[in-house]
This record gives sequence, structure tokens and C-alpha cells, in this order.
Amino acid sequence: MKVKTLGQFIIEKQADFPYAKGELSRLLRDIGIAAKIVNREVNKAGLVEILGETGETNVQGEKVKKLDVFANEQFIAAFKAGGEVCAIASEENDDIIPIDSEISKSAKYVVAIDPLDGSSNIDVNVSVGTIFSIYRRKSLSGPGTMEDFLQRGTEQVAAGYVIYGSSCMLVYTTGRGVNGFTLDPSIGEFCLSHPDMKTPADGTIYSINEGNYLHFPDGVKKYIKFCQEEDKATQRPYSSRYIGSGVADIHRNLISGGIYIYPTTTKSPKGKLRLLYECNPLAFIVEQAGGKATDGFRRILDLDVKELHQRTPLFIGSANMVDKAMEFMKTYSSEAAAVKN
Ligand code: AHM
Ligand code: MG
Repeated sequence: MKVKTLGQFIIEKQADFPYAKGELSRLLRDIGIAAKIVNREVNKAGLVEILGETGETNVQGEKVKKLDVFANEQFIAAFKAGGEVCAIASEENDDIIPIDSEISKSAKYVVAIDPLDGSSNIDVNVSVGTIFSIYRRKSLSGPGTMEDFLQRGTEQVAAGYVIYGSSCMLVYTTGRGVNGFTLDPSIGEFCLSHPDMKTPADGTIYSINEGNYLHFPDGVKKYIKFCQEEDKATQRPYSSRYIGSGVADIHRNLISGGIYIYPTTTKSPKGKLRLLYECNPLAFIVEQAGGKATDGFRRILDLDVKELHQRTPLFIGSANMVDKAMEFMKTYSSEAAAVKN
């Protein structure tokens, strides 16, 4: 079988954008390279203790970094070296990182990233991920500014995620469908393994942190009970699956069919997940695969982005399941209880 690498695929797809000069392609390629470096570190995370690399310094005399800090630095370094973006927003940094360098002077894009999503799973050998979102800049020249990031999800030029799982996969969209690539460690290349991914319209999996049940809106509580009811025709009860790494849960549901919900809770009255670099990119991908993403009432991609680290509730996955959950929200939870951005 002929293998197509991420690099080959990106070059082929560049022809879809006749006026593009290849910057986006180079940016995606840079993300692929940084992802491979992060994957290498994720793979040996469990060895840190026995290799004696914990504590302050490692064998090279460098400070040992937590994986999330390491991933953040890797991606930022890749973007700075690549010269295709004029600013970066990261979950790990309070403010945007404007890039002021000779090579990024004419950069057209900005990138928002969650370098290592699923923080509670980092130390326990459970899948984690990276999520990224690319926008065309709004500012005219020089280093990027805040206004470059305060764009609706509908303005995304590309978005994707990497899942550091039992294999490492990179999944991305440029608004013309979704394609998934699996890292072949023997050749060190992401290879096209999931062309034109489509998510089932229905599914039998629901993913939610049920430990927060008492603090959920009534619409969500009732929807969970609906998922648990016996009904042969709709294959209920559904299965509950919750990894606690959004990328992994949403990736599984994308392939198998299912819904992932992170609603408002009394502890997180605006939801937990971030609009700019978690919900918008995941919503773009899932919509491109035929699914839906809302905050329980409104489409995620249409929400106004007013702050870098803005939070929103998220209902994402198979279209019919998201519709059903929204019906419950409409009936049992007032929209006023949902987040106003
Ligand atoms: P993080 O960016 O700090 O890792 O938080 C995002 C993660 C999602 O990946 C995951 O679905 C969710 O938070 C888990 O949260 P909880 O532990 O509250 O269920
Ligand atoms: Mg995150």
C-alpha cells in the first residue's frame, strides 16, 4: 500500500488554495514537527524517575520540565523559528506572545494553542493532547495584537489536534473536511490513516464528569437520565466513557459516535473549557466531520470572543445527540443560566 505522509498531503492540498504562498502549509508542517518532539517526551515520561532525571537538573545539566511546560516551549519555539505567525496565544501564558523578528515581519497568521490538554492525565500514562487554532491576522503589520485573537470561531483558517495515545495522531481541517494522520514511529512520519473523517449522526456513548452531577444544570441532569434509560429502539442505555482528556474523549466519539459535555457547574459557572484554543478548534473539526458543537443553546463557532482565556460550556459530538441534549437544555434550563459571553 502506498503511504502518504503529512508533508506530501499538505503539499498536494496547497493546490486547493491557488493564491496561497505556502505559509499555511509550512505552519502545519511546523506543528507536525513540534508534535513529534512532544510525543517523544510523552513516550518516555514514565522513565523520568528511573533515569534519575527528576529534581532540579537532568543529565545534560538542564532543568527537568513538566511535560506541559515542555510542550508549550516546543510549540512556541517552532512558531518563532517558522516565521509564519506574528503572535501566539497559549493556555500556559496569561498574555499573548507577540513575535517581533525579521522572519515573521510579513507573517499573515496567528495561532492559539493548548499545548498539553488533559493535565490531570500527564503523570498517569493516560492519553493527552495538543489543540491548535489558526487565524488570519487582523492587524496590518508588526507583531500581532490582541485584536488578532478576538475573532469568532467561524474565522478559523485551520484547526487541529494531536493525540498522544496508544499511537500518536494528528487530525486537522482547513475547512474542507477532516483528515487524520498516524505517526509511524519506524519512519518518524505522520501517515494519512483516516482520510475525510466523518462522524456518525448518532452514537451510544456519553462523556461527562458525572462526579459533578449535583452541580449540573437541570437540562444536563435530565439528559444524563435519558442516556441511562432502557430503550431498545435507540440502543439505550448508552455507555458512559470519560477519559478526562478532552482531545481523547472527543476523538473517540468522533470516530465511534457520541457526545461530550462539559457544562456549567456551580464551581465553574461559565464552564471549564476555553473558547479560543479548546472549544473553537474542536468545534471546527467536529462540524467539518458532520457533527455539532454548541454551548447548550448556541453554536460555539458563532460566539463572540472577548477575552483570551474565556470559558464556555461545551456540548459536542454526533449531531442528533447534541440536538437531543439541547432540547433538554431548552426545556429544563433557562438560557439565562447558560454563559453570557
Ligand atoms: P486542562 O486544559 O487543564 O487539561 O483542562 C481541560 C480538560 C479537558 O481535556 C477534559 O475533558 C477536562 O478538562 C477534564 O476536566 P475534569 O477533570 O473537571 O473532568
Ligand atoms: Mg486544556
